[in-house]
Amino acid sequence: MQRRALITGVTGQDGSYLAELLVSKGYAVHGLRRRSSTFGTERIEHLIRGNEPCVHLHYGDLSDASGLARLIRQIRPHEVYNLAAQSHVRVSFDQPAYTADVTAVGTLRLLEALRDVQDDTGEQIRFYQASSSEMFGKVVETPQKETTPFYPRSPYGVAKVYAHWITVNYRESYDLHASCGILFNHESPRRGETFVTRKITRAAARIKLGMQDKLYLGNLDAQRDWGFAGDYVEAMWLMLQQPTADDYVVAMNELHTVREFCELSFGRLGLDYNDFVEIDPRYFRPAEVDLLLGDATKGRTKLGWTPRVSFQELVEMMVDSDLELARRERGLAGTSASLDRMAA
Ligand code: NAP
Ligand code: F7E
Repeated sequence: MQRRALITGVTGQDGSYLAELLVSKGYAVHGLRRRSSTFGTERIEHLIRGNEPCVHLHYGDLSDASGLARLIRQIRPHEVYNLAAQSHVRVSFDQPAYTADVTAVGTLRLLEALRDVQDDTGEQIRFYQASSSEMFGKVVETPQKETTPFYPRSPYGVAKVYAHWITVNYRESYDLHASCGILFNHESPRRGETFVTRKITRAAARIKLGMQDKLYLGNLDAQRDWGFAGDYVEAMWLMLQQPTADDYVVAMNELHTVREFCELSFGRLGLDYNDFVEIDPRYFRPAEVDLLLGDATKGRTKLGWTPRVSFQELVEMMVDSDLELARRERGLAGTSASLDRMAA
């Protein structure tokens, strides 16, 4: 029988890679999308268009409990991946209550819907929760692993701690097959443009083509353990294929600074980041997470998970993709400028 999966956050970076992975494995893939005044489906266009779309989209929102419950009853998924969240750490300081409602309580709403359907039908629904290294925050040990205590430093981190523990609680209370992946930062050419990696690669490419002069950043000394999103979604799937549910750290176990990311990105284009990067205090956070370094030994051993893309390859992939994007944008600008001239 064809397995059915529901992905919340399917329009996001991870959602798009996970949808591709599940389609390639023969799943019937359903995705939750928010209503918006624009399409917002750029990352999954190739999966939703045509006579026989690979991914079926449904309107819904993690703030809407009855809508989620109805959807779970309608789809009767075998696997649910909860990737939806207000996922931006800096923004969570500006929208703490909204972040708590969606990122924390939204997870509870989804778990409640699963629990009800599982109780009624007797069919097990496997659940994945997108936990985050941001929960380790002001780290109490390095590297961080599954047993490291949490010390979140942002409303986002606090919301993810709630979502993590409520998932563990439902696993222990209601016999749900619910697993949490504690994922360290993972990036790609599909990364949102306001996260630091993509902000850097996008700006470097535009500067190279003369479309932008400067790049304004915050804390260049922050250290992160960056991997490739395409590799990390494989770990999500592997977690739900295990006989018992559990929690896993997913990371590269490599530390790099934001400054180093700048150096490599601009260097790829033959530029020196010192000539273009300026510090803008607006990008500093009220409380910072200085260092995150993950130990993924458990996931590598128990799941057999192995990342394929190195840090250097990730930077190059993102810079090259953004250079292509900038060239297309410049071409389009050129076309509209010449059309304007013709019309004048
Ligand atoms: P992302 O690109 O920001 O995607 C977030 C997704 O959530 C989008 O599809 C967004 O929809 C959706 N969403 C936001 N609010 C929603 C709501 N109220 N109801 C329903 N959907 C909503 O994030 P990502 O990088 O793919 O990350 C996926 C998940 O992993 C998130 O939960 C994130 O917190 C977590 N995580 C990410 C990382 C990382 O480094 N990327 C690390 C650890 C954990 P729109 O497209 O409509 O905005
Ligand atoms: O910041 C510093 C910033 O916003 C990384 C999310 O996916 O990963 C992500 O959260 C570092 C921070 O990611 C700018 O202060 C400097 O120290 O790319 P980021 P994040 O906060 O680590 C975790 C694991 C998640 O779960 C989240 O969902 O870079 N930084 N200058 C900057 N950051 C941004 N965004 N913009 C700057 O101009």
